[in-house]
Amino acid sequence: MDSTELSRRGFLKTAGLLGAAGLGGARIASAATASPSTITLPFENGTRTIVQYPQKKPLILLTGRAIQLETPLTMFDPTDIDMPVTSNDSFFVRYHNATIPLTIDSAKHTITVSGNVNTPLALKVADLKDPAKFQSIEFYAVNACTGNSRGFNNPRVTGGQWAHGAQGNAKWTGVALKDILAKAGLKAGSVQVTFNGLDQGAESQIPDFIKALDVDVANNGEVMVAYAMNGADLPFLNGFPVRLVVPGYTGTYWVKHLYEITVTTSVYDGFYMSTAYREPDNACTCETPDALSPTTRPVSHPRVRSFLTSLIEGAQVKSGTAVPLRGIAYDGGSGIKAVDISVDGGKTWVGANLGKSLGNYAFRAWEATFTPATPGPFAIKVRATANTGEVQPETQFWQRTGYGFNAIETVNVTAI
Ligand SMILES: Nc1nc2c(c(=O)[nH]1)N[C@H]1C(S)=C(S)[C@@H](COP(=O)(O)O)O[C@H]1N2
Ligand SMILES: [Mo]
Repeated sequence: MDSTELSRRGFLKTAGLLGAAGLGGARIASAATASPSTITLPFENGTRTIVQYPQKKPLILLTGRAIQLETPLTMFDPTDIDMPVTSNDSFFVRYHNATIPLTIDSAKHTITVSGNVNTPLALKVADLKDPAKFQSIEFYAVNACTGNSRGFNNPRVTGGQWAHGAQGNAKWTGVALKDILAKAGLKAGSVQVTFNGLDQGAESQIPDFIKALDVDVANNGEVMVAYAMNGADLPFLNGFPVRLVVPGYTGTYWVKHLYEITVTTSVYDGFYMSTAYREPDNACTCETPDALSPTTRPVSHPRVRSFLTSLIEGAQVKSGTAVPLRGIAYDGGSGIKAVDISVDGGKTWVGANLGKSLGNYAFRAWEATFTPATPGPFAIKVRATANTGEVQPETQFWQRTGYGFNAIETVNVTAI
């Protein structure tokens, strides 16, 4: 009932290759090349198996230990231009550590708030859902992995070789972290708030996944302890029963299976803040392999991006026929101002129609029509501009971590 279980048997059964029978959905099948149970992402060593985990559709397996599943780009295709929402069963999954809980009883799950506070708290999920105790908040926001699209970097970098599917947009429901912190009462001298989830390193020397936010971010009224995603319980692999939602910040801060909130009096220096998830501390957040930035800072906002989701690389279209183009765009929280399309490799651009806004943190869908006049190759490009004025670059900046990838995408199609 309240308890969600990912049984070991269930994992063994589902973590392997699925037969063709498990592969519903023409979209995956059409994107697959080598066999129905693999997909080849458009970069070197990009062949991946398709697997199905509990509560998920067949998704792209990046690694099984820790579990990392990628959403095929075509699953973002906004069939409703006003509702570019990623379903719970297609939402990507990213863990750092292999040891994740397999059973969580949400009735027993406790979230503690301690450290530099007046009143330490021990909250149940039911407390968070109780309107007499907390007001609920709800908004759409993109959870995008900091390393999304890492596989496209040139020079290549180490780390998970994601294509563009380590991102998703959902409606999140929960309680403002600010309200929880107010109940605990921050003492003077509070500097950061740290967040720990139930997963652990497989061995004691492997660091636990713990993240920190500055107190002013934690208290911005938008950071949420979420218990629902698209109106349902969080899928187990997306952080059941509660996770942190940090709109406008990359996925690394969105701690899953959250159970420990600690207020600190100094900057937290755990591995995932002081060593991992850092970017060059300069204006372009860039560096080169020969001249690495001497200073780094914690990553923060996703950069402006857009994707064509209605046609895949190498697709064939009919000349003389109107081909619908659709896709999505988002940025770090200012919202999307414009999406432009080029079908001649970037020489000329036309504006796309934007769907309804689901808020500045959400995916914004776009649509356009393309009528190839003649048979032959066409390079379709999509370029988003954020309300800040930030535009996707033509050439990608580089970081040793492969973070921040947001260059304009090109999809090559052939009109026949
Ligand atoms: N407990 C826990 N939370 C976590 C992580 C993790 O390894 N453990 N990974 C983070 C990272 S890097 C990302 S990108 C997001 C991914 O969220 P998702 O798995 O729900 O898609 O979860 C974040 N929260
Ligand atoms: Mo991530």
